[in-house]
Amino acid sequence: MKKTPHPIELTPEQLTGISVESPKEVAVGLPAVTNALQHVFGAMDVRRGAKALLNLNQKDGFDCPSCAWPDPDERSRTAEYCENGAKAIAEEATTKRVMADFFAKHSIEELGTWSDYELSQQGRLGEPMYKPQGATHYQPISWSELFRKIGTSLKKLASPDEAVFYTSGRTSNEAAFLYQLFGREFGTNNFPDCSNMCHESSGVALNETLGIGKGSVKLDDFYKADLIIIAGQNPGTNHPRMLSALEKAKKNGAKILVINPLKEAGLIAFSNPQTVGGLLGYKTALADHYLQVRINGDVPLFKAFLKYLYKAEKNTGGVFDWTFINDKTQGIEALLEDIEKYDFEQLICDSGLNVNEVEDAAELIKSSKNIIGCWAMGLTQHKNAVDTIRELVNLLLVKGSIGKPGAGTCPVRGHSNVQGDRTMGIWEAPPKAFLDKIQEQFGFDPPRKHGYNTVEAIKAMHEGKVGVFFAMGGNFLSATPDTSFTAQALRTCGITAHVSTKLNRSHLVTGEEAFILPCLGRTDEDIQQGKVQFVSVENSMGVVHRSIGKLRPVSDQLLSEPDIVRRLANATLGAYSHVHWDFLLGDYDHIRESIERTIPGFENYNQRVRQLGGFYLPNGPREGTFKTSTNKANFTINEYTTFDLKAHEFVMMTIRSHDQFNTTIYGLDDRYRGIFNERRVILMNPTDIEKAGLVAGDRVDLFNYFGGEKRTAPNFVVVPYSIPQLCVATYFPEANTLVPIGSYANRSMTPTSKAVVIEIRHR
Ligand SMILES: Nc1nc2c(c(=O)[nH]1)N[C@H]1C(S)=C(S)[C@@H](COP(=O)(O)OP(=O)(O)OC[C@H]3O[C@@H](n4cnc5c(=O)[nH]c(N)nc54)[C@H](O)[C@@H]3O)O[C@H]1N2
Ligand SMILES: Nc1nc2c(c(=O)[nH]1)N[C@H]1C(S)=C(S)[C@@H](COP(=O)(O)OP(=O)(O)OC[C@H]3O[C@@H](n4cnc5c(=O)[nH]c(N)nc54)[C@H](O)[C@@H]3O)O[C@H]1N2
Ligand SMILES: [Mo]
Repeated sequence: MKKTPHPIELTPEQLTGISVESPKEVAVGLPAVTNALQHVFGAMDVRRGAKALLNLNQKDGFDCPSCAWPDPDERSRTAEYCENGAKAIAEEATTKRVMADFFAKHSIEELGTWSDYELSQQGRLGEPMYKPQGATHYQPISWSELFRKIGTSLKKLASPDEAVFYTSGRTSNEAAFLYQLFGREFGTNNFPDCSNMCHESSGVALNETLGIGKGSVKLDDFYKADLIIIAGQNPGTNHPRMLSALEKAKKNGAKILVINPLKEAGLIAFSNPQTVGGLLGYKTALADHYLQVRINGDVPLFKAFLKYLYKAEKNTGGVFDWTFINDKTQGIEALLEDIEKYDFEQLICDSGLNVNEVEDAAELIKSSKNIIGCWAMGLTQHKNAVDTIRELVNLLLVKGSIGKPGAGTCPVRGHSNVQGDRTMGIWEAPPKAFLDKIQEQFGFDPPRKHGYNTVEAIKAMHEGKVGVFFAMGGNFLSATPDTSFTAQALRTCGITAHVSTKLNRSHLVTGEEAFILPCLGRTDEDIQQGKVQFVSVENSMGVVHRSIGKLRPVSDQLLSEPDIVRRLANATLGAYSHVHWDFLLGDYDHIRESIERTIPGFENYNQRVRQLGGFYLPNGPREGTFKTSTNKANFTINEYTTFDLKAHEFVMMTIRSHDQFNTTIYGLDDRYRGIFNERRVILMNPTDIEKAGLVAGDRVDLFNYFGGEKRTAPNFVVVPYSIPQLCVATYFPEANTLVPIGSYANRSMTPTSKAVVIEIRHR
């Protein structure tokens, strides 16, 4: 057996052998196509691979389990997917399996020495597994015994609030609805989810300003926009199908303004693999203006834009949309007063940019009527994230760019059904109206007290307040901040149980007893009572549509997620339950009927979800109505923090490489950034490298001292990169050990994964 040179919870620190090229200036094209096919056909035979790809994102096929970017209404008959969608499919549809003999051969401790890449390469989890108290290995267990044990433990808890039910964003609407129903009947609102670490800041900001925690644009708006602002998002890697929409937008005359500390290839230019020209290397330039803002320099930048626009409005008029402002908003006076307080040059200085480039971009905003604002994790994972997003909303509001064609908000979601899960009630702070409906429909009194979000759940576990941690998907240990702290937290639980498709590090850091519940994925055929079932999901633009698994499951021991909830409910609530679990499971149409009766916007769910392409959920701002406290769109006054860095300190953002889906590592390359065969890298400004007495290729250790605690991430390779001075970048999840549990966004409690103050020391 290999020795454990490091705590199990941390990714091994050995280096894999870096090679570096200059970063690319165009995304996709032929290399992406060949790369995608290699992944798919490397993981399964040709027939299964072809079937998988032919059904991906087709109206009668399955929804891509990768990102939440919407499918165009006019879909190409084949190939409505991207390189990274194909990798996600290869990851899930692989025919390799992890069965009991694997766990008999490898102890939990030994598996802890494997990298995340090695863990996920083992294949699909194929049978339920159990780790008894004190055991060194997982052993097989029957499903009935597994549910009996978990149900018994849940029943024994002193209070239902000693259970935590986590959700990751791949869970279907049907499974999510049942899961929250079970948890609430059991008696808790402890539903932390991946959203807490992701777009929670967007939800909070948009609810406060526009009255709905979702974006307002439809895909079609991209083709009517004058200007598309893309801030803190790397679509070339994380939402590659968005590039086709941007290409079409450009052809229709839109301009693109990018705000990002890194020059991301996918934002510079795109070569469309679905066209012959694209395959031959013809490309469309995307960004018209590229502002390499300092990390968290966005609020001062947006304020500088507002100041510039206000000045122009005072001088010449015609810049603000006064009809919209007067009819639909409130708070403009306070906003303008606030803007007057700031000094233009100081704002630009705080954004890390120069006057000319900011003025050029501001001029573009000034002359545009229809503006779309897109953003992702670069805005949401900061201390002042909610304020950043509200400031972007201010900018859209003064231009009247909400609720008309070609304009609006576009928080680009991550997981393929993270938005749907929230609609279904996966929320630690459910609205009263939702709980009232549950009560009315099911006849039990759901708990009213808010539950734990992700950060609160970790803290509660750490304090020994949680007996059972149950995860519907995801990789809680590696996705959350402060990995060592979270590991200690998980170890205090009596039971940790994970419903999973693939092996990950969360299976290795366990409570006293642990369970692995292998489930069907999106691509797998789901048959209940002899009938093929489908599920439904909601994409980033509020379209609900169906997804039908087509592939034969790799093992006959896999259960669907809804079935897992049914069995858990039966084992825990038994005959006392008010819900007819077995009936609901007999046909997923029954689950959808329950959803229809409980959640607004799902009228004729079963009929409309069967329409090819699905249906749109209602969206106030899209139609120009705002269900806020004032019944108007609210202008807001926002603040920002700058970093008070001491000598040797840097601000670190943790980002995704091109070869990963969150904590699932597909490979060791970050092709567009020109970094190959290594994930333990730190991207640094060349001047900073020199000042720190380092050279490219040096090995360094990284430290964070937030709250007087020392956090360490050892052995990273220095890579010179075009990034603003004093800003550095590392990959998630290797650097999560440095993200302090106590550092999170005001109001949304999203960990500040894009702004961690670190020290860098030569090894
Ligand atoms: N292939 C693939 N697809 C994915 C995922 C994946 O891991 N792999 N993950 C999915 C999920 S869950 C999500 S949430 C999304 C994530 O999608 P993204 O948000 O695009 O992912 P990140 O890599 O976190 O990139 C954040 C971007 O923000 C920039 N940035 C960092 N800090 C700042 C800042 O202070 N200001 C500004 N303006 N920019 C900043 C970074 O340079 C980077 O380009 O993608 C989803 N899709
Ligand atoms: N430092 C840092 N930390 C971050 C981020 C960051 O940018 N920086 N990003 C944050 C964000 S945006 C997010 S969304 C979270 C992600 O947090 P999570 O959603 O918890 O993490 P994932 O890595 O997406 O989860 C991967 C696991 O999900 C399981 N899985 C995959 N498909 C299915 C399925 O269909 N059903 C079930 N039951 N299981 C499945 C597999 O076992 C796989 O190992 O991480 C957050 N953490
Ligand atoms: Mo996410």
